[in-house]
Amino acid sequence: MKLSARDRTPGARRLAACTLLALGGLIASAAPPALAAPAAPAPAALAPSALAAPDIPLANVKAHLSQFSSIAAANGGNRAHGRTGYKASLEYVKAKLDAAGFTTSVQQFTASGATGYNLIADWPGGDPNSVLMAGSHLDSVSSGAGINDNGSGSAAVLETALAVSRAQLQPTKHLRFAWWGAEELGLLGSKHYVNNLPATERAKVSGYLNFDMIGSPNPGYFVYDDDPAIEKTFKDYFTGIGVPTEIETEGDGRSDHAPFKSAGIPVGGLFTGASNTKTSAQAQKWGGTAGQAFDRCYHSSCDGTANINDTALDRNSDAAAHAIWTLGTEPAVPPGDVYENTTDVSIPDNGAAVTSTITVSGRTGNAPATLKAGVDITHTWRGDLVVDLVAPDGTAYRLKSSSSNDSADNVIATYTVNASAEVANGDWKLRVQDVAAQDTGRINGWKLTF
Ligand code: DTR
Ligand code: ZN
Ligand code: ZN
Ligand code: CA
Repeated sequence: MKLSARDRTPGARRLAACTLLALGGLIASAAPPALAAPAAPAPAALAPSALAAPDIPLANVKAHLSQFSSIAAANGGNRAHGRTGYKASLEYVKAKLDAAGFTTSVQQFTASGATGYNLIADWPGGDPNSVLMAGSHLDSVSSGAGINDNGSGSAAVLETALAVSRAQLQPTKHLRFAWWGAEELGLLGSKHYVNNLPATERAKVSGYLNFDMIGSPNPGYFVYDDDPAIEKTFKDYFTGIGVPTEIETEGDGRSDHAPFKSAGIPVGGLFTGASNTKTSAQAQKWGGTAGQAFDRCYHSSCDGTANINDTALDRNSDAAAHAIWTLGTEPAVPPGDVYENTTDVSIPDNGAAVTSTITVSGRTGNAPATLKAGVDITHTWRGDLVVDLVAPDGTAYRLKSSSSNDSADNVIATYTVNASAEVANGDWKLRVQDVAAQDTGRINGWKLTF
């Protein structure tokens, strides 16, 4: 029995519905889902196969700081964007990495009328579809050598990369290290990198770890709280050495993790403080001087090799290595993992499509040929609805088309999609559109099972 759109008074609808059921014309497009299936078990403790990081020798990190200091002294007193001291710093870091077996590349950009440079170093191996990045800005302000800001982060990331080489580490993920230019001008180097990374490449980045000011002379121990898994990795390290931490609260967007976060990439990092003042409670917890800035030489000419707290630099360098080893060698997320979004999204009647997003990260490789999309939509007369699964690169997979005589209510179904052409990591979207007047509803939630 076909009903025209205008016949769809509730009474007529009920009749039509009964008639269709009597004809055994049940139109559900997929077997009912096990939506009540328990969510994936909480992640176990660190998998035994995650390797333990080596100690990062403080002396090696400080030797890099001495080099940065000498470079500044030989180049007008700074290592700022557009100045010879910056390029000399980059050449120093690049030479170390080339000698250690990294594949390095220098990305150029223009900022404030001068050429800027990012240094990217890839450690050969690991899953190219799951890239763990760690970075720091290499530039200083023009008023000084920038040893804490940010020689400290640059030296720690360099020495951790060299430790990867010394260990001939074979991570599950592909490791990529970066030293950014022109951070002090507004995160311009990291913004240039992210903005010029193709979406397919961006989707492969499982996380970005940022290290900007990690040796402040009156240090605090701050952990970024952007991504829970990365935050936990860092906090576990500090708990293991009995050092309390606080959440970094000097404001989002203050360093090179910001462009990655804006692109939907999980981020984290460490920070020992800048011009903010250490409180008495913090001095109780960490030592140091209450009522004094974490770094009194922030953006000043006195940000030299004496402007470093060795304990803080050592702890944060080791924490960086712990995070890179842990996140870089953790086993690929086992199959059967469920990713879920249970936020209600109302569906406008006969209107624009709406979407609900699930961000998948930490997986290696592509999605499976039997990717399962469990859908839970409340909506009278479900024939109004068109439902698509949209992969991170924008490819749409039709799960359900509209139908003028599908008068049953609600779409509660699990669809199996061959998504083997799609990279697993990234933002997957359920897209729903109501294409006929009357009847409305909402997405209650949906899930992806790999
Ligand atoms: N923008 C950084 C210093 C800085 C200030 N607040 C934070 C928070 C987190 C990381 C870094 C910072 C600079 O001057 O390079
Ligand atoms: Zn700075
Ligand atoms: Zn900085
Ligand atoms: Ca409708």
